[in-house]
Amino acid sequence: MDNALDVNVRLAMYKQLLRLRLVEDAIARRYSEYEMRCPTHLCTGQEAIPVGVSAHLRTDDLVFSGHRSHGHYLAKGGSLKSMLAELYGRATGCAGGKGGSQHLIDLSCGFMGSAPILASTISVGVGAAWEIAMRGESRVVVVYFGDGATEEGTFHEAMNFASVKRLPVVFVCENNLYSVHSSLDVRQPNRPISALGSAHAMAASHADGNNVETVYRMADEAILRARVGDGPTIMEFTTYRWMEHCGPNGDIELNYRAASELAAWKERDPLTMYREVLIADDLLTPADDMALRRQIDEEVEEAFSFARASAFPCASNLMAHVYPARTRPA
Ligand SMILES: Cc1ncc(C[n+]2csc(CCOP(=O)(O)OP(=O)(O)O)c2C)c(N)n1
Repeated sequence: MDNALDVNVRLAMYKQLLRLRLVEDAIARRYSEYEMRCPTHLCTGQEAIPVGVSAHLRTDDLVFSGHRSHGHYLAKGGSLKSMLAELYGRATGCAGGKGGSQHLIDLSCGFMGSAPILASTISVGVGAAWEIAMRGESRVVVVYFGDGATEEGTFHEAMNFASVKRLPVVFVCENNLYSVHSSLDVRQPNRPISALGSAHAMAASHADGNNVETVYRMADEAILRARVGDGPTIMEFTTYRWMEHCGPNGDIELNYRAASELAAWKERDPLTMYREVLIADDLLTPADDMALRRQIDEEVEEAFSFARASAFPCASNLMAHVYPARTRPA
C-alpha cells in the first residue's frame, strides 16, 4: 500500500484495540460478582472509534463523553486502575468512587467528563472549545455521543453555535443503530446523521467505524482542521454494540434485534479484522499476538486487584465536590 500508515502507529492502535476489548471482557466476567454496583455500558465491538480518534490527540486536548465511555477514557490516556476503582466505587477511582462507570472524569489526561444525560456533555464540550478559541490556543475538543443523543435539542444548539463561532471541536457520532431497544429506522428519517452537520455548514463525513485505519485517517483531517482554526467537524461512524444496552450480558432473547444481524457484525469485528490485516502485512505474528494478550491480561489483573484492595470513600466526604464552595457577599 502506497500511503500505508507508520508501522508504530499501526501496532500501537492494534494494542489499544486489544486492550479495550480485554478490559470490557474482564468487566463483563467480573460484573456478576456484584462488587461493581454501578450501571455499566460496555463498548465491546465499538473500540476502533476511540482508538483511531485518540491516536491524534495530545494530553492537553479535551475529551467529553456520555454513558458508554470506557473506551473514550482509556484511549485518551486514562488510567485503567483509576477507571476500575471507579467502577468498584473506591476512593482511588477517577471520580473518587462517587461517579461510577457513567461519570468518569480525569483532568490529568484531559478527560473532562462523561455524563449519562444524553447530549448534555455536547454543549459543555462546545463551551470548552469556545474558551480555547478565545484564548487563541491550538488545543482541540472531541465530543463523543451516540445516534440517540442526536435526537436531543441541545445537540442541534451546540452544532449551530460551534459552526457560527468556528470552534475547535470535533463531534464524533458512534452510530450503533440502536437507542436502548429502538432501532434507528423507527426513530429517524433515512439520511446520514452527518447531514445534520452539513445543514449547520460544518465539515461532515460518514464512514465505517469498524475499520480503525478509516477512523484514523478521517480523524486526522478533522482534528487538524480544528487545531489550525478552520472550525468544527462532525464525523459519523457506523458501528455495532455487541452486548446489551446496559450490563454484562447478551440480549438477543429480547428480540429487538436479530441474532443474524449481531452475527454479521461480529464477522466485521474491528479487532479481528485489524489483526488479519497486520498479519497479512507481516507486522504481527500469532505468537506476538499471544504475548501481547498475556501482557494486557497481567495489566488488567493488576488493575482489578488494585481496585478491589482500595478503600471506599469516607462518609465525611459525601458532600465534597458536589457543589462549588459557597462564598457569601460580605
Ligand atoms: C435526556 C435523556 N433521555 C433519555 C435517556 C435514557 N437513555 C439512556 S441511554 C439511551 C440511549 C442512548 O442511545 P445512543 O445515544 O445511541 O447511545 P448508545 O447507548 O447506543 O451508545 C437513552 C434513551 C437519558 N439518559 N437522557
